[in-house]
Amino acid sequence: MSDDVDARGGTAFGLMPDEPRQGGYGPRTTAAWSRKPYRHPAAGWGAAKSVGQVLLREREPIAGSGAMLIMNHGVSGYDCPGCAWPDDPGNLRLDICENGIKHVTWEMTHKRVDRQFFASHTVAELSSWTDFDLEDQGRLTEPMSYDAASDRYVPISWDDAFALIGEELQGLASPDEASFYTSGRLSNEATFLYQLMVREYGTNNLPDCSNMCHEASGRALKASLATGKGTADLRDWDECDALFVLGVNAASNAPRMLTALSDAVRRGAQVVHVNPLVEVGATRTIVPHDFVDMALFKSTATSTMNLQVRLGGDLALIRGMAKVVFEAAEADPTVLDTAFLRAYTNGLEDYRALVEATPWAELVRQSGLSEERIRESAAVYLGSERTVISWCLGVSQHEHGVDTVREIVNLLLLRGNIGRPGTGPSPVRGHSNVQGNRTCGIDHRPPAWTDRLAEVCRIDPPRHPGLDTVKTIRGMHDGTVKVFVGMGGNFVLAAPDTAYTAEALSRCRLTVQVSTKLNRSHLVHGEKALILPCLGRTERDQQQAGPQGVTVEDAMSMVHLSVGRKRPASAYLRSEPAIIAGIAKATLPASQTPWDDYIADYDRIRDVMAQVLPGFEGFNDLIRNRHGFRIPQPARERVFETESGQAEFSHAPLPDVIPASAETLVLQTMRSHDQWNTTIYSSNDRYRGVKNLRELIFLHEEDMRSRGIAEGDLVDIRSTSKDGSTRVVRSFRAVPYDLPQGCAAGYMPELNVLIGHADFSAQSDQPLMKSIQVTVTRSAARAA
Ligand SMILES: Nc1nc2c(c(=O)[nH]1)N[C@H]1C(S)=C(S)[C@@H](COP(=O)(O)OP(=O)(O)OC[C@H]3O[C@@H](n4cnc5c(=O)[nH]c(N)nc54)[C@H](O)[C@@H]3O)O[C@H]1N2
Ligand SMILES: Nc1nc2c(c(=O)[nH]1)N[C@H]1C(S)=C(S)[C@@H](COP(=O)(O)OP(=O)(O)OC[C@H]3O[C@@H](n4cnc5c(=O)[nH]c(N)nc54)[C@H](O)[C@@H]3O)O[C@H]1N2
Ligand SMILES: [Mo]
Repeated sequence: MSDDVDARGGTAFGLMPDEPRQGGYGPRTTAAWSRKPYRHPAAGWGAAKSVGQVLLREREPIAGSGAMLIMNHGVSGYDCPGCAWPDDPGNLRLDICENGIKHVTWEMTHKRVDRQFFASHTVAELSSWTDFDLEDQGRLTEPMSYDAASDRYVPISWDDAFALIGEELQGLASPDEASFYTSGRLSNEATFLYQLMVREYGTNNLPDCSNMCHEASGRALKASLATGKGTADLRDWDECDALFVLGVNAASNAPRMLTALSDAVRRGAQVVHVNPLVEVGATRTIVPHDFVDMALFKSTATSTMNLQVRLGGDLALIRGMAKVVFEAAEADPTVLDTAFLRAYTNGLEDYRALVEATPWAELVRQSGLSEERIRESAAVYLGSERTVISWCLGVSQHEHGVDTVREIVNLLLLRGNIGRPGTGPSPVRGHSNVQGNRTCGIDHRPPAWTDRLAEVCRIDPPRHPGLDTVKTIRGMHDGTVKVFVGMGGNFVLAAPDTAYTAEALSRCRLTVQVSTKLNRSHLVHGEKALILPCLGRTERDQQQAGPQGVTVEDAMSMVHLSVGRKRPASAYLRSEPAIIAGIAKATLPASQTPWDDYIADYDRIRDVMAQVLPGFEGFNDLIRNRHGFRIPQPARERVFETESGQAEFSHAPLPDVIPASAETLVLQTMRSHDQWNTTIYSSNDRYRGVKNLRELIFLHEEDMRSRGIAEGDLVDIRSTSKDGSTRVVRSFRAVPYDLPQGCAAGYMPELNVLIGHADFSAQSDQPLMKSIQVTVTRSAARAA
């Protein structure tokens, strides 16, 4: 390929201005940046102070804190939109955390983006603002339509907006020329209506954020256990003797998990963290809701062992542990759960042969851990009667994410660690309802219940697979996808290869974004473009039959009601179900689906869901239980509905995760403590000790020395894609960090520009967000 794609060339789309900026897509800052190791426990008073600052900024000190009291509370409160970590069952304690509070407050701000705002700024002008400034303008208040003549968004009525969408969708040569994205916070009811509308229209083009998140986990668990989800729940976390946590930054991204981790350590369980970085949640915490501990500055350990694996080295570690298990079984066959293995699994002997044939030297090289360390972690596994293994993006966003999750299942199977108390695989999901989205039909493959959908809803859903996220970007780029609808999210910044994705979106005939706040995806738009503002989860959803509640499913398959009570940010907002129904009626004039009845009373949507979705029988009654209900899951009962009827061992080759050239480093992109995906609250990353800096790359000291790079030097980061093309970002700060040599880390979404559109996993189709091959050199034009 020819020249580098210069990522800062993204200015054409308003992505990143040319001058070096410390704050990246976050707030502009010229304050001195700093990095000091963080030496305090996670959560506690630091978190409390940070919460206070956010409440003040949003001018919400009273309403905000009042709203916290009903968050995650039984049938009368709303579900925290922060993450998918489950609520504490059977316990009424206030289960809230710093980042959940920040997230909710962000939605409840008093600031507004109204028609005057849009009248005073052209899109070109807004494009030069930072992403922080865009979102910081507050809540969207009415539907807006792009006017090319004035380069401004102008007000449009809901009816006209729906008519425009209907006209464009009806005008396409095929329904497959439109794609309908979902970000993982859409409620189950809205999800069901959305997929119904899209499939009635005639396509399975239903990409979602899960295509960038836990797609690998879903595919692996399906292949091994015939379930797309984890089987462990919070009670199992409470009852296990050993807990392995791979590739999760708990203190920032699932803070309520800290409670489970510290409870486990307190009662004597072993808690092993596997992560190239020793994150603060893997050391000590002050339990988020434990205000007494907070007052006494009393912290609890959250780990008993930390393994600093190299990027992508988890499979080698797990296989090494399995090797030790097989070795131990030679001396003592009861080490393996032979009865379970015989009755419930398939492929054990081939797995044993594969593991025994893998030399220690390779396992050590690929994992970056010594044989001794691997044996120590295997000893923890062997010493435990009940084991839970959990993971997040550190495992899933790699080329061999599917193989690694399946290897985790292999290890669990060896000792019967599934389908009994205190055991099981336990992926930590991201968005608060991303798991429910899949359950209720967001999938670019036709769901298993397609026939039921056809019969109950009397539609003729398409049977051919549609486009996922990566293929949607390609389709828009090559012109085969002409209409993009985003049901939440911030597609252009969340997706890989920012400049390419931006180009793709701007080639569309129509882009529609259903959102709560202004973001980059409104500014990188198609020929025609609509912004449709919706109610947030905290807000009252008043329909004909009265105030409505919706349901969500957490990471542990618990479904419960969420009822917003706050006055909506504007009288013109509509609920997501109502917006979907509006689009449907305008697009499908002959539709027999009773869209208006569904919106009048969401119980009617749930009545239909109860007929279509397995496990949802009696849905309306089930959700009126105080803690909702758990979706039945055969694998949890040791019923494995695979083709063989048994849990399947996988037999993956050991992946080579070490770049061919010593010059090449492997870069992972992750979240700072003070951001929610593409929403950036500040340019600080408290637990990693960073202030006023996001345009950075964490490097091993030796990797810095050998490249002549000193702390704080400006560096250029150049990536090489699978297709040979290269991309570069310039003037990022080099910061030394304790991580394995050859590995580097930085922040999403600033570094998404480096992930080529060809760089997705052949196993999961997920973009390779945790293994970008880069070279790092000192910037030619070096600033002070
Ligand atoms: N406050 C807050 N909460 C969130 C989010 C947020 O942005 N902010 N996002 C939500 C979403 S959508 C998701 S999916 C989750 C994401 O939750 P996380 O998975 O915690 O997200 P990341 O910030 O990407 O962090 C990845 C972690 O994996 C480690 N890691 C990277 N590569 C490897 C590897 O090869 N092996 C191992 N073992 N570890 C590795 C990194 O060092 C880091 O600790 O959080 C959800 N919750
Ligand atoms: N490099 C790199 N890239 C990544 C990742 C990574 O680790 N590294 N992680 C990936 C992952 S795991 C994920 S999940 C994706 C996230 O991708 P997305 O889900 O697309 O992005 P978010 O930043 O979560 O979306 C934020 C926007 O959602 C809108 N919003 C907020 N609340 C609501 C609501 O209630 N309704 C509606 N309709 N809109 C709302 C607001 O307008 C806000 O601007 O990013 C992916 N991208
Ligand atoms: Mo995610």
